[in-house]
Amino acid sequence: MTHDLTLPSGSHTAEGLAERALRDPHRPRFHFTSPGGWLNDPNGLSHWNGVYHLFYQYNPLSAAHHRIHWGHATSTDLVHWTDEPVALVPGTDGPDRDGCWSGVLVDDGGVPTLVYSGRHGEQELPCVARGSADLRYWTKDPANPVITAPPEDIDITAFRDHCVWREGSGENQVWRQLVGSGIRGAGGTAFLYESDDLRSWRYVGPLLTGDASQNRGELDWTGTMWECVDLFRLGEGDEAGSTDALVFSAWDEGTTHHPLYWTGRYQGDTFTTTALHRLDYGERYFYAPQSTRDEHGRRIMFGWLQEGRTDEANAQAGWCGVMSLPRVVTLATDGGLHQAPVPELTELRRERVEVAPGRPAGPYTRLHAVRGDQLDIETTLRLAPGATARLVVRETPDGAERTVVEVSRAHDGASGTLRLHRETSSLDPSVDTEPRYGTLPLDPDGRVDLRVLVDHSALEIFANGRALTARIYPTRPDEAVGVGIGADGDVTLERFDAWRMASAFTDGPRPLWP
Ligand code: DQQ
Repeated sequence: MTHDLTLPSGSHTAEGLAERALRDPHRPRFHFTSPGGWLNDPNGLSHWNGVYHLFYQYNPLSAAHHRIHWGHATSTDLVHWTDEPVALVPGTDGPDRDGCWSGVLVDDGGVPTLVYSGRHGEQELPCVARGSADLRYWTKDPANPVITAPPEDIDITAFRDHCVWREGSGENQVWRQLVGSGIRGAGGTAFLYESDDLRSWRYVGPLLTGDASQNRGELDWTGTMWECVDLFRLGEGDEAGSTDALVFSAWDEGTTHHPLYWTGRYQGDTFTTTALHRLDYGERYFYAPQSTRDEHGRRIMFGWLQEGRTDEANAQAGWCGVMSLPRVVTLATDGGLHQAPVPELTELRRERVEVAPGRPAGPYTRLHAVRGDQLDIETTLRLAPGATARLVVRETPDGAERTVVEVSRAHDGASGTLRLHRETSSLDPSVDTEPRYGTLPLDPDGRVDLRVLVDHSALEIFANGRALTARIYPTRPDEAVGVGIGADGDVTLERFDAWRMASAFTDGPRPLWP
């Protein structure tokens, strides 16, 4: 299949966005996408009276990041989503005239309340909106912006995005808020504020500041600004048995780099770090994540899968931006975060294909029984020192286009690598085909639990709890449905199951303004 690059005049207008989006073979079918137009960060994530609410950065007018609204969708199972009325629209004037940027939802004594960044000109400032009981209709606070300027006397790189929580007990309860920022000449930071009513905020100070002079250009560079800071505790108790995580997305001069997190301890007005980690090896393909603790006590996280094709291709497609599958985040045994898709997603599994356990036959075997562009593949492998296993997806019959997921174990046996080769994922020279990789934690037995979810252009990989998310755009999408496995060295296939995944959305266009 090739894209029709000639479009009738007017096709870049809002007209027909949802219809065009539907025809795009690269559009995922079981990941959440906007009805059409542009989608970026997850916002206001919450589980409210049994209903999951996913708000998101949305431009219903074009597939471009401009005058951002808050889209809204609900779900009772984290699998099927219902579009709800657009929650926030930029004002005709006022602090959010140029966009309602990222933020969160909190429960203010039973009143659903959004805290978001209003954009006016080049400046973003904190704003508040209160919701109806069903979270469908939102009224902006006349006092917006509720913080009228960034902290005085600090030369900042930017100031936006919010993490808000209630802290303390009885009379001493207080709202606390982090606003993502950066201190010029120092590094990214999260400014801490305090409030009694979500309206009037007292500046406390920087909770933690990174050092932008360290590791510039590396995959764990902390950037000059921290976008979408998210602070949460995993595990129970104050000290032993629990860890705090401070998640942020490293940004610099308009470039979205990658999501990172510090583990450590939040106490008083500071965050004492233990270690810095990469959150997703796909870098900007899992950006601006936000999480919430659901009513079952699980930490659920979503991130934004950016596009890897050109702005022009996005405009022609009529849509862009994918929401990740919801992930359950838990504490890994090595002190980092373990990520896995929510178990609810198995509801979409259809025909199962099982491959007999054993040793993968040589460098490559095409699995003719497994085919598709909507797949969930779950496998357990055992790697001897020096061995590499490969899982190939979205392969054309001639092998000209193929995407390779690779797990390998170092010769000394101690460490491993998870790698995604996208170099041959598409013959289209205009799409991003850079490889991605990161460390794979391995026990001495060399066991790798690998899960690969393929949803047209969206790919989510989980290997021993580490995530790697990316996008791929084969030029012959209808033919790029092949799957295969291969190995170099001593690899045992202990289990291999694959399922076709049903679509989570119906076939018709979804209204841009539900
Ligand atoms: N996206 C939002 C910002 C945030 C960035 C604007 C992260 O609030 O910093 O759409 O992708």
